[in-house]
Amino acid sequence: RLPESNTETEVPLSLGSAGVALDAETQVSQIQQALVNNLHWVQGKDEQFANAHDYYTALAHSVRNQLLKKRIRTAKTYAEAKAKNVYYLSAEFLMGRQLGNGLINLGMYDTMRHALADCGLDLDELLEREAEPGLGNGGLGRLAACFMDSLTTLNLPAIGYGIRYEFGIFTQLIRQGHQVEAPDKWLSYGNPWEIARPDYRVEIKFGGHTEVYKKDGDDDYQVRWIQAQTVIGIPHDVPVPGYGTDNVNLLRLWKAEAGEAFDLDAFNAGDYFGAVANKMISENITKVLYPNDETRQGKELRLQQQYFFVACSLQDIIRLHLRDHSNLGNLAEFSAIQLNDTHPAIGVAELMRLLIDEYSFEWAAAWQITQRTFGYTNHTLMPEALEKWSVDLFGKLLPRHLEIIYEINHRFLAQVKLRYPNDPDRLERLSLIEEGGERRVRMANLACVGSHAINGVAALHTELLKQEVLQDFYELWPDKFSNKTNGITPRRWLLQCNPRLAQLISETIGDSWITNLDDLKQLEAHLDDEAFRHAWQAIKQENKWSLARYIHDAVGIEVNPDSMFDVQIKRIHEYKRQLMNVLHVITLYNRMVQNPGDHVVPRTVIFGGKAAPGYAMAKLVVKLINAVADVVNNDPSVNGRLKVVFLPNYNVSQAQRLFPASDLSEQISTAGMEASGTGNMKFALNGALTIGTLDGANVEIREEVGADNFFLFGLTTEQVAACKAVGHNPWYYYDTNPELKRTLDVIASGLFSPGEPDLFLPILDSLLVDDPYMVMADFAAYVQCQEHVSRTYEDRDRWVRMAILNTARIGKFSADRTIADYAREIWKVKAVPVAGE
Ligand code: 6GP
Repeated sequence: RLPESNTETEVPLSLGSAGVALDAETQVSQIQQALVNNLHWVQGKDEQFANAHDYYTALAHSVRNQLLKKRIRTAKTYAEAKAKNVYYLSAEFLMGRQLGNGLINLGMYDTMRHALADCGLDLDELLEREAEPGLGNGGLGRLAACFMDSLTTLNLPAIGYGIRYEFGIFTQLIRQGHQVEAPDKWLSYGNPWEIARPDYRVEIKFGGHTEVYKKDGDDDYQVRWIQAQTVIGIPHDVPVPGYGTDNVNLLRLWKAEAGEAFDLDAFNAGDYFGAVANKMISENITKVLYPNDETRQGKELRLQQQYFFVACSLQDIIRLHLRDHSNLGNLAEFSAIQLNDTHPAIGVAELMRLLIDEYSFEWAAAWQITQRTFGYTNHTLMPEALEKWSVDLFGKLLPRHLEIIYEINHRFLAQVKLRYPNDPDRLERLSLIEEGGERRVRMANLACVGSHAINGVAALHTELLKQEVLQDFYELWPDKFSNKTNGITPRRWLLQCNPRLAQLISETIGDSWITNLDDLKQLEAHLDDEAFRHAWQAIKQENKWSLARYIHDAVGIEVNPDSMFDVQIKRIHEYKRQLMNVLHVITLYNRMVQNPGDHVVPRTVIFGGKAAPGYAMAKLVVKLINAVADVVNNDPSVNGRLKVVFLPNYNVSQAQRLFPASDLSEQISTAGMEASGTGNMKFALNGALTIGTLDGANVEIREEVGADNFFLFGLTTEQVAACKAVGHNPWYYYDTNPELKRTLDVIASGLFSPGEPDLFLPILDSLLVDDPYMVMADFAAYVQCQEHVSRTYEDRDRWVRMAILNTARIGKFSADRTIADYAREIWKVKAVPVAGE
């Protein structure tokens, strides 16, 4: 039922963009024409042999063509404007699937669905064919993706620079309740969204030594770096659309290739393996994403990855600058480089090296350019996440950079000494080099010294940075510090993932909320409209039915869509306290067993999240959740009133199904530990109520939605600190709280580990010996608060009103607001809109 193909692979569509809108029929026939052309001329198949994946790829190319058309105009516009650019350096970009997002942002979604249906194809099915690019671990990587969406939507010239990992975050399998990791072969069917740009290749050096030399005809000495190894970086460009704009920005991801792929001498000597060995060593650099969330990785390959992508990106930034300007003296006026945590912090030393060694700048001038160019965002308060590299390793891999870091440090500490003459401890704390034991380079200190702006990602987090983690830097340079509370893109996290709710909202208040999320406030005027509340609730119910079907297909568990969907989805980490959630589940279970006749509000408790493969305690929590699920879900006395689900392989695509179907959002980290959280915002945007502590952005979410519409419990940051200061005694809670005692005793009894009575001992030990995350201290308050949640849920009309208010008042947490703040206060960049066709 497709038309005949023609040789025009590019179809003159003007869908979703300004200009003359085509009538619906013409649009549909043009979409179909583009699809069949791509099927034939990109995939080389016709309808007889094409499979669903071929159709997906053909469709992806249709969308890509639209994006590239816009990209070409964007590149021209930016170059002509000589505008200041944002360069967002991030080791992770967790973009999620591109096709649906591309269609939404191009305004083509509904037309496409219709055009496909018209020739017997189901858009939803094709969307499911896309492999998710899992090039990130969690919060930090997903934030970078939301930022790219907002940067483009706001027409800000930007490039996101990162790594094209051949294997992204591992696929999580659950076997006998345990997490098992499998490689993520996301590229095995090709990637229609990227364009390799071998013409923009760059050379990167590693190892070797440095030497002093005299340039010809010059009296001054220069330093040069004689490398041991050269690696080539090939950029792969992914177009990043914005909503309702003709601008298209770029995500530029670097792939490592061998400088000299083939050693002819070795080959001729008969050493066939040796002939390609160098190729393998080089390509290893971008082979795999380190699966650690907020834990430092002291591995050499990780430092290689960091340096590789940063060095590639800086050369690219310089190439772009010199294309439009005569020299690098004004780099900072046209480039704002943001360091997404310390992973790219080596950029400070690399830019200094480029300016001094390659472009012959004096130190002072180079340093001024560097400081004015960089900004640094911190994303965690976890001490184990602060990156430090052994000086030995550093010097071996990057000898010239170590020299430069020593020089930066020398000059910096001299300055500090002037200001604090008799304070050696302060000097020691501020130094870029950690002494005592193995000497190590402190990347956070390098980032602070080399940047003009330092920011945290939520108000509380920024305060804690100033008071604790970065206190000495704050005292030195208070003006460098600011807060930029995180945000999320409403395009993916409402318009795309919850089309029913998005439509209801747009029918009620218009669709300006899509790019101006504060407009959701207008929903408050409809709170007393019963029909509106019913429609709202009916949509939540439909979404819950969809999720119930998905859960059944994924793990074979039948859940009751009328029960409360109580959801905790995020990386598994002790500070996030999935353990406290599962202890609550066990407590509910104990009650049902003890008092079978009691009235209960039915719940489905859903967990999702990956544990770092080397994080034994987190993996044991995964096992405990699954073990509890086994017992609870199969106990006839529970009678379906409580179900526990662990959904394997939590990722962006799965998140898009979960947020719209959730009633309760679990944001229960120990106060003072979660920098911000962004899942908390996605839940509230989709009308879920939060049970949470005063941590990260929860504090600001509660301020916005109102204390009455937020279930607060637990110790505050100050109380946690005070408690620890006097000596936290977990046994006290065990001895005085009979329900908590019973819950731990049931675990100890082996009920959840038949045949392996000691399996969960490490968890009990951790809780009772030092309880570093205050689970024992917060448990009673948590359980009590959950009772309040249940009672509230019984009054369904009240709950719906609270849900509507959460959505209505969440506008502050649009990534558009966050990015506008960065643009105005840190980057000083202006919008450069591409003129409509
Ligand atoms: C995360 C923080 O844990 C989370 O609270 C925050 O919302 C997110 O960053 C975005 O700012 N941190 C990381 O994922 C991380 O790897 C080094 O930090």
